[in-house]
Amino acid sequence: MEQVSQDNIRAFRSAIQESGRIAVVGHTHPDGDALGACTAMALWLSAAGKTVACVLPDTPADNLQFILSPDILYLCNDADAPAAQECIRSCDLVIQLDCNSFSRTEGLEAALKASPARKILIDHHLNPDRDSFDLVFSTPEISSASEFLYWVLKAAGGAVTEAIGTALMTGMTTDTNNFANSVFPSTFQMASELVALGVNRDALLQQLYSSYRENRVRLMGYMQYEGLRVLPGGAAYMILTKDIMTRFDLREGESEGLVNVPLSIGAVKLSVLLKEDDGHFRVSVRSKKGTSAQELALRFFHGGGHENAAGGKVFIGTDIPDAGAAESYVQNALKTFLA
Ligand SMILES: [Mn+2]
Repeated sequence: MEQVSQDNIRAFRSAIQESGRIAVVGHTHPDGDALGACTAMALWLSAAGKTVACVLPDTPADNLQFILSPDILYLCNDADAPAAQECIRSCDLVIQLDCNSFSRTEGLEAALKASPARKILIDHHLNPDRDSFDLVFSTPEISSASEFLYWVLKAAGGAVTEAIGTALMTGMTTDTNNFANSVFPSTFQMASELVALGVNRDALLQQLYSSYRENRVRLMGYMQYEGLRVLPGGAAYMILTKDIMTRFDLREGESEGLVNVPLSIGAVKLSVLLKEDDGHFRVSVRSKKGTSAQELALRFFHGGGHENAAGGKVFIGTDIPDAGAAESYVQNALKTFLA
């Protein structure tokens, strides 16, 4: 794995050797990759005798809770801010995974900035904030933070156990949409090695893709039938309002994957999903090769991410006067972008 240099691995090993209390940090609304990578990192550090906690900005969604390890302490800033903040204040090493800057941790950003701890970043998003970290493993030429961590841990030595492998396989699988995008030769190699190690992919796929509630399937159908708008020029969008989420009793994480559906239309090259939240809409953008989801998110949604998978926000009160104006905002953004 060319992204893992001997110098970086030496620095990684000595930073861990010289640390006793380690905080493993993931991004806001942690997805499968963030949870898988954080869990794997914490299990590996725990096996190395370190005191470790995963510090997350938000409590993981119900449908991703299965990724969490009973052997690891998770401190979620939304549920227990004092404990989460204190952990970052008092640790001597921070390892941040699956996000390129402190700002992606929202409520933890100030504590991370103020913390005197040494800081390591392992990530696969564009434009990492290198100045904020002492050691950076970063490349967009990899499927996921979970895959990157796999190669780092292999190079660093120490066992990749079945539990660690399962967490990493989960993160890679969700970030690639089960091998549908951002897949590299190294990704198949990792998967092959982990299956040989004993990781049970059948059980994993069952958990990820065949364990939804009925409400979620009905919501997906409703949004495709009633909510989908397709614009000339190849852009599609959907707006998931609080009203719709209430009507379908939708829980956090249950609209995962919805933004990908319009890309199954041949004429659609860009898909946007707006999801209403308090004071803003959360925006997900997906695109086919040749169209940049990242650029759209940067220019119109205060966001970023990957070339074909990005995200951002539309703020109510500044970008738009009220929630009802979201539709004309996204229409304008798409028309301008594709013009
Ligand atoms: Mn990721």
